[in-house]
Amino acid sequence: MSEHGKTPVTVLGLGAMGTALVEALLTAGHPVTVWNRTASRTEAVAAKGASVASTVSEALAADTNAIVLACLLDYDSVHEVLDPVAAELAGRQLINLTNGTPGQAREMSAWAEELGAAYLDGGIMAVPPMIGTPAAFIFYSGSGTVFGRARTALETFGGVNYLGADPGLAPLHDIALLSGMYGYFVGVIQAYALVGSAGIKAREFAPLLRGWLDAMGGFLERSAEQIDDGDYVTDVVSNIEMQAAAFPNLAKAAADQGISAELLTPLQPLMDKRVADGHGAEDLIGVIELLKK
Ligand code: FVH
Repeated sequence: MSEHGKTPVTVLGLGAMGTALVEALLTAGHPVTVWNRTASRTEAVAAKGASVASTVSEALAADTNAIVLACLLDYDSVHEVLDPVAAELAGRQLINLTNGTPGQAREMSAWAEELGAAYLDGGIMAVPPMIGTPAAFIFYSGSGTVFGRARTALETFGGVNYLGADPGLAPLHDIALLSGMYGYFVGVIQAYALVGSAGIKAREFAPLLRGWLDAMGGFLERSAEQIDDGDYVTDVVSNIEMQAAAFPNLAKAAADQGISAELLTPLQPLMDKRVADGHGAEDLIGVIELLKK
């Protein structure tokens, strides 16, 4: 941090998310240098006070005390950008907010460490317009030293949640939440498609869907207790044997309405196997046991 309590940051990548991050940093008065492969995308943040570098090397050299923050499409593009300047990363602090897997984060952390750079990974739980608002939060894991030094700057993006030294933990949490989100959207898409096939407007159905999903969300914590205890005995009246018998109706009704059920059908064989394995009286959540390879 500088004497004015501001942290210089060099941002590599000015896509939708990189631009939002830079705008948040600039609004809070942190000095920012930017580089982007397509130079024209730097113009908007340059007008707001960012210094623009025309090469990655120039961006790194602009302030050797600056934290280096990458927000690029994927880990391959991060390597494409950083590999040619690997020697210039010695002694630097690198934060990578690019979406990836825990394995990719650990590999990149080891790579950075070998170069003499400290590495912090991050998983952004926000879309660009949420950045800089209380609705955004970002998981971090990896170097606690980098997190500590960057914290004030990182807090301009939204809430921070540092998960520990293992760089894989941030993307693990990120991907777990995204898995929950995509599962949710699978159901939402299917529900709208089904009622839509009968001419019911999605807008009209939305309040019913919202109410139902909110009610079902109430089971989240109970499910967590069952998973942690490894005890799936049901304390409600919806055991998996009953559900496995009714579940084919979801696919059948969809087919009758001319709608594909391909988003849902992978669950059926797992439900059937739990029943066949003798867990018919237990909760659906016990299916989790079949996901462990
Ligand atoms: N946008 C979102 O809603 C999500 C929210 C959660 C986090 N994700 C992840 O954030 C990373 C960046 O996403 P983005 O929204 O900024 O993505 P784009 O607008 O598509 O910008 C991509 C930037 O990456 C640059 N780039 C791509 N390939 C290369 C390459 N081979 N070499 C150098 N740069 C590359 C691209 O440059 P350009 O096309 O402008 O020249 C953009 O700067 C991402 O991991 C999301 O999953 C966002």
